[in-house]
Amino acid sequence: MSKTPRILLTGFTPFGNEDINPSWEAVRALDGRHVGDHRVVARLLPTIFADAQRELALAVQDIEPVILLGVGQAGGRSRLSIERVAINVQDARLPDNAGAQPIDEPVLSEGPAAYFSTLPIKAMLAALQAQGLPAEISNTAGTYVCNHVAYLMLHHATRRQGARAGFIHIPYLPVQAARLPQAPSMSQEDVVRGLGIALQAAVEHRTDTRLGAGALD
Ligand code: PCA
Repeated sequence: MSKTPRILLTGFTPFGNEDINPSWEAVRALDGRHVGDHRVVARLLPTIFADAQRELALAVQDIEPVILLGVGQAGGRSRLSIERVAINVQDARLPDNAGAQPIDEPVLSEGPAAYFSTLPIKAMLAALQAQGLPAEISNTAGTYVCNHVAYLMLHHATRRQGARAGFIHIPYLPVQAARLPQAPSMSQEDVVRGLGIALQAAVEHRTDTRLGAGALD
């Protein structure tokens, strides 16, 4: 009997001035959830370049996922933000949680300049919109720890037969935005529902839907 295919779903520890990270709050709520015939395994990654890389590699070895989806906080974004691309750069605007602040260093010195998401980003977008959730395609995951992990997830996926990977940035939770002027937020309930919908679309669509969602800036 073949074993249940697994989805590795990661969230991050808090960083900067925050004492929670909405990505982990949402991701942990989905641990053990079944999506089609797949099972979600949630893991917490530190917001530390080096440690996240090491812990991700261990998680991939341990879980042998067929889908890898990283989730991270993007304070200031107002929608579930499905990343199209991860680039081979670390350029940290603030030190990570271990004090490291790489500037213009590659994630992997021998790696390609970028990896495109191998999850069906447009099908995920369409599914989220159909369920009434604000979502968008993003053409940059930044140059901090989230981009780093997104790049490494895609790198792992290229080395595992049939594996696919991608990344979603999420807004602040209301409790975080309440302390900040003008910051958009999304409820935990909507984020959890949205991630479930996005994963369902990823399981159902091996090839992406053709849907315009480009940007002029
Ligand atoms: N967001 C950061 C790193 C951890 C997180 O949740 C980022 O966007 O890089």
